[in-house]
Amino acid sequence: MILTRLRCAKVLQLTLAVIKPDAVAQPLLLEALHRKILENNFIIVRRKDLIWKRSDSERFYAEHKGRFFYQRLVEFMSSGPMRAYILAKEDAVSHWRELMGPTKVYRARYTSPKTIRAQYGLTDTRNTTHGSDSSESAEREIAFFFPEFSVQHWLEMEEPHFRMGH
Ligand code: IDP
Repeated sequence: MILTRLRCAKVLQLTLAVIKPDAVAQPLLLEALHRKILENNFIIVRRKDLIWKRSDSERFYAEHKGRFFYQRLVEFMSSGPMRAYILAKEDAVSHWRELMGPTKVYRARYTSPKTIRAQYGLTDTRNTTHGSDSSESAEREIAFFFPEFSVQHWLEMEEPHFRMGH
């Protein structure tokens, strides 16, 4: 029985989740988002409160340079404290993105009204949360926010331990 369960268990995946400055500025919302992470059975592997310099923001969002919202985005993301999490779960990347909802708040309200961005997002830029969009970007983004953390080491040494406890 135990063997069957172990054989069926999927490898846990890591993702980067960030609560953006608009949400961290609201203590009750920050608390609610933290609870949402726990209620959805994510394992909180690491957590960090931080404030970006403008140059951090520019580096992280370099792929959007030149787009009409880039300056606004860069300014917003370095405007105040953020909270970053490394989360683990089966299919963590897609589960967190499902909980967040679409990037644009008005679309989120229309198509998926129960998502975080639909419920709490203020504008398309101030949209409450960030989540990696693939396993590869999760690894890159985790290294950006948590340079002291090794994804490979966690997957090799820690993941089997958490998975068996599931
Ligand atoms: P994602 O955050 O859902 O992965 P991206 O397309 O990577 O979406 O955009 C990064 C961030 O840039 C968004 O979360 C949002 O803050 C901002 N952004 C994206 N598109 C727009 C837009 O059309 N208007 C204003 N801000 C935007």
